[in-house]
Amino acid sequence: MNIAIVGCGFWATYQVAGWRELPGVTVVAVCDADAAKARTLAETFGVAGVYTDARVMLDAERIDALDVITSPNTHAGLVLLAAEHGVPVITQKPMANDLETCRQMVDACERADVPLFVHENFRWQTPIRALKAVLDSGEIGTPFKGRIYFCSGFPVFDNQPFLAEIEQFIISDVGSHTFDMARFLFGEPARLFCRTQRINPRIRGEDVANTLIDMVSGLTCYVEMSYASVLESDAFPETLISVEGSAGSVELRKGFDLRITTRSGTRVEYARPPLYAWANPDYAVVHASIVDCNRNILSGLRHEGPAETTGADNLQTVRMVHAAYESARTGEVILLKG
Ligand code: 89V
Repeated sequence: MNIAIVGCGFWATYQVAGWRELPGVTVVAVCDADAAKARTLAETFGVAGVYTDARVMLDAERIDALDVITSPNTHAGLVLLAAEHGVPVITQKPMANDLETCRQMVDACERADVPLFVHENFRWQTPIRALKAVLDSGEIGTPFKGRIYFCSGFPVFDNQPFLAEIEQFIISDVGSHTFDMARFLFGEPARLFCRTQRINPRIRGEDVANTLIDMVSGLTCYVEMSYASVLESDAFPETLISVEGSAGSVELRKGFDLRITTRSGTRVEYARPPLYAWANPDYAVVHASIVDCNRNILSGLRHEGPAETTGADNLQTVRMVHAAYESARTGEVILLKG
């Protein structure tokens, strides 16, 4: 499986390292408009093909998939380019900045019969999979209430400066993950209500968002996100989750302990992610999930099984992101069912 990368910034290093964990995968070419960045990434990983133009790369290389790791406003053009070349394509989240563009990307790939995947990795984190297994086991009965918490004071803008410039920040960047986890854990949403704030005066977008979601199942889910939180115990980049069900509860705490409580008591499972030598320690749980997300996409590419985070599936998450912005803007509850 030959993969080409477009976009050689901060995240690409981990994405390439993640691909290299999977047998039978070779990153054969990298591309960035900034030639020095492309050369550096290629030298780090011994990649032969180095390009500054994605079209030239797609014309020249025989590849099985294009992995798009650029900023969100460039995803659509590159996905359409891959579709034009008949090359399966993976894009980072968010698929694009607006819902209509995301729909066009999914439609264009469907028309061209080209598989489109979104590299949505949070649902692939070891602790999130472990929590889902507890829910699926029925041990806590029927879940009726969930809380998904991603609040931190971590200076994300140091590594990813473009995040300070975007008009829609935390719901688009982090909500893509938290809303996707809500869908993964609790099924599809029926309606939501969201409030946002901007606390950090040096950024353009909102850095706090609180969203209450009614799921189709009847479960109510509260999703809290913040990059303005000054906390005694900052869990970045861990997502803390609690779920209450008719027969018990499950809580994912900082440090990856999963506490499962029923009327007979509490037991603790440790859901620690694998530690990869190449992972940045500040992002270890997220970087480990790159491997699992890529493995699942690979099974889709090889027709071995369905991939979870297809473009069509991720459209449902994107709908939630934009419903949350609409709710924050209008003060209204936004219906999502149907
Ligand atoms: O995956 C991401 O979107 C990163 C984060 C720091 C949240 O992991 O920005």
